[in-house]
Amino acid sequence: MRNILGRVASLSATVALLGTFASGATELDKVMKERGLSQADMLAAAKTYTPSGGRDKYLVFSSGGQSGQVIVYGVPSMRILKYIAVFTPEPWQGWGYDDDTKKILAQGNIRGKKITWGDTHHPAISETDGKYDGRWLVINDKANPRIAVIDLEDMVTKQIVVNPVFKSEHGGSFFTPNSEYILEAAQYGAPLDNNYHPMDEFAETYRGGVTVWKFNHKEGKIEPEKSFTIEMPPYMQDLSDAGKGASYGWGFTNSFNSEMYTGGIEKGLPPFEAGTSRNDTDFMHVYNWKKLAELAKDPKNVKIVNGHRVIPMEVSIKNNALFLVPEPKSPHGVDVSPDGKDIVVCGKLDTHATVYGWDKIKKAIDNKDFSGTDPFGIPIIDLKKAANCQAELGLGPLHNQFGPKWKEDGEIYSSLYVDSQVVRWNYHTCEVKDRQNVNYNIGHLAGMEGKTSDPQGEYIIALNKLAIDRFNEIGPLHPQNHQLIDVSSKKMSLLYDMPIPLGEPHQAVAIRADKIKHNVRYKMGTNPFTGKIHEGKTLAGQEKIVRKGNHVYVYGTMVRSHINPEHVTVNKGDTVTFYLTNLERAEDETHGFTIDQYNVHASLEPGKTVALTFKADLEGVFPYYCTEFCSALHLEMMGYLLVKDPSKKYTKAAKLKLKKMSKAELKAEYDKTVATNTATDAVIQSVVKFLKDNNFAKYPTVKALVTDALDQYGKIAEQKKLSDAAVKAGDLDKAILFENMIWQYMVKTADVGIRAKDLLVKKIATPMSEAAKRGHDAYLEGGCNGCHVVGKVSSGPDLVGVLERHENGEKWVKEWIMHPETMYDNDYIKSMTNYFNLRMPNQGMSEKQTDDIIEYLKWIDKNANLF
Ligand code: RUQ
Ligand code: CUA
Repeated sequence: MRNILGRVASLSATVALLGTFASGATELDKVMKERGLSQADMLAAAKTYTPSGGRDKYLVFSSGGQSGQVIVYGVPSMRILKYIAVFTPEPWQGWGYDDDTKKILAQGNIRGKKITWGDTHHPAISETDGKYDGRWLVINDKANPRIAVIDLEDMVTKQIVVNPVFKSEHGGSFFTPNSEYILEAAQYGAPLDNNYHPMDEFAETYRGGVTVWKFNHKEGKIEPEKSFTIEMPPYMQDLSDAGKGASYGWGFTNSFNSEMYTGGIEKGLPPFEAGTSRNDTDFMHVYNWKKLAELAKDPKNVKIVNGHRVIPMEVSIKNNALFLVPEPKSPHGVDVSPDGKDIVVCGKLDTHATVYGWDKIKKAIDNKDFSGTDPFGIPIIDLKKAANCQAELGLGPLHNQFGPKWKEDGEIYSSLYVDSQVVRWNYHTCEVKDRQNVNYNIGHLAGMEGKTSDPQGEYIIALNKLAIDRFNEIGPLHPQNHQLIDVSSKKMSLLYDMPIPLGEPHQAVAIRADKIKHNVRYKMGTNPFTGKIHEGKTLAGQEKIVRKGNHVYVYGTMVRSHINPEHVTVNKGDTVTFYLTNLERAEDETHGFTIDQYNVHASLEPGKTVALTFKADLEGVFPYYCTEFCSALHLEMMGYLLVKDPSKKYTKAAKLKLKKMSKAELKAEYDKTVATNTATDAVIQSVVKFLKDNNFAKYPTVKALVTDALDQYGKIAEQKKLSDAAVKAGDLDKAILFENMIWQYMVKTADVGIRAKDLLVKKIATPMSEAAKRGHDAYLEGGCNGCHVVGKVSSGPDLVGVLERHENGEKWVKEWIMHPETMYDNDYIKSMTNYFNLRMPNQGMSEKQTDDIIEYLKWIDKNANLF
């Protein structure tokens, strides 16, 4: 008998289980049908979907194109995380609106001219041993030849340098394998000096080249005094790459106008495009940067142009440090293999990619085996003698990325601009392996660390140009389209389309996310742009307003939810500097600061100090306020700048007679406020006790929150003194204000304190089993928390200990959840129903859900001390 019943029970459990699966599948089918999704779509979704709170494996830093910024997103989710302000003003980050960021932007001025846009192309991550070290990011500006350095710890731009001799550049930025230098090649040939030279002296006076920027890897600083430029013919240098491994010490730079054609369409001459593509081959420049860096130290070997050292071509030639290798035809990308033994070049107007063997090039150099020299006397190495093989890829090959099987299978990926494809091929044998169509006109492609000596594979991102026909129409200017491709198996497959609503992003680099060290908080009073303590650092209690002549300095602080000072009065015509320090330590307490109508704005992450200087040239009253919604009292985080004209006489306004509260009313309000504070304090004390009892100090993130909370709490004593003094002086009105301030501090304390408590509970509670987690979900979805609060009697009984309150607790509770109506007559239930004036409803829980809920209840009991 027992046996049969048992079997029936387990059978019904199985049926219930099948029911869940069947209904799950139906739901999925329904969605697929309604949205027209295929199995392949579902698979792609499963490979990219990242549940709320999930993290990506890779971080991508993409050029922001004409926005002059850098876009950060995650792979495989393709979620955009940040725009890093670089060459152009960016209001949210206060970039270009506070004194220090203005200074960094001003580093990018060219010959005194302010430049407010940038054409960012090629980001690069610093390397150690040819591998990404995750420390620094650099990016170039093609239009205004500049390079910026971004600190990856706080993802903030720290330096901009202007190229002193180029008028445009494209082949930057490329780190040498230990980040000793950054290579930056020119683009359009132009005079290196800043003088006028007529076009018909192109070959004589126009030049190209590669600037070799010295990089201080430790400090993340480009050192212009230690940098130099290798002069090259005006061949329109293009992309570059630094040799590594076998080819360490050498650099490679393409070019596309070995014809030195100068155009002149308005004079009836064929346009540039005809003249520059006349020859079947252009030149790859091969140069020994390591040797040239040594040579540049001797003033005999350099000429100074615009205060910068340039190594003339003859010096490079004489010292066997500069060579040319022909490459077909109007080439674009040049990419060095992970071991540095091969150099792959794509010819945009050729259907081929050419693989050069470094050993062959080196042999020709060592044997002085040249096919001749160019008009400037640079030795030319024969193409056939330098090339290993050519791969027939298709129309418009541009760029290459390597895959993890580069050694065994020569795994490489190339983009085809005209054919709109990504091609997988073998660069050892030049055999094509697979093709993947992409949306439209692909430019660069980004592999996961695909240009380092340690490529990861898994994904390739196709950086497609204007996304025709892919998204909802948004006017004639289309977004760009980054497509994520799965390359982990034999056949590539498309996973995800991400429209990029900013700039034309040329190149992107991807790095394993765990390689980046993330800075959550600045040391109090830091100027992030110098890394030093800011001259305007102000701590609580040090706030002041100082006048020096007609310059007014405000030393202010910001902390939830007030700005100190709140009134600043200056004279029209004064120069005003606001120094502001964000005194917060909690990660989520960024404040922003602006003064209405004065075009200043700053972002103040916790610990940061900023300076805002402006001329008070408008008379009047200007509210200033915090621009981040930082707490429930964020709107109240404000103050006034009053600008008065000292030459004017102001008449006083007649005072309005406002109705005052009676003494008794004031007393009642005072008592009520004090009582509220006493009650609130009791809550705080219980949280503090819990935190102390559970050794919060052992957990740094909890400790940071508690420190913040106690900071707030510590301010109460002084307010209390002021309140008591006001009572004594008979000014209850004022006392009430101080009591209210006490309450504000208490609320802030409690707010942070409770967050600390929740965090601590998560840290110290025993982990939930899968079943308990499911049970917790079922509990929430069933709305059980509408009547029950764990750890407290509310509209229903406390659930802590419920399994122990009854004999055969588990069975009893299970029955009660699944069939409450059968137990309504039970005496105990009757009395409970009376007490709460509510009856436990049947929430239609399945047996499986009920079992899971019981697992959850067991977890509660195990952690009873935490509630
Ligand atoms: S570049 S694709 Cu700078 Cu190739 Cu644009
Ligand atoms: Cu601080 Cu809003």
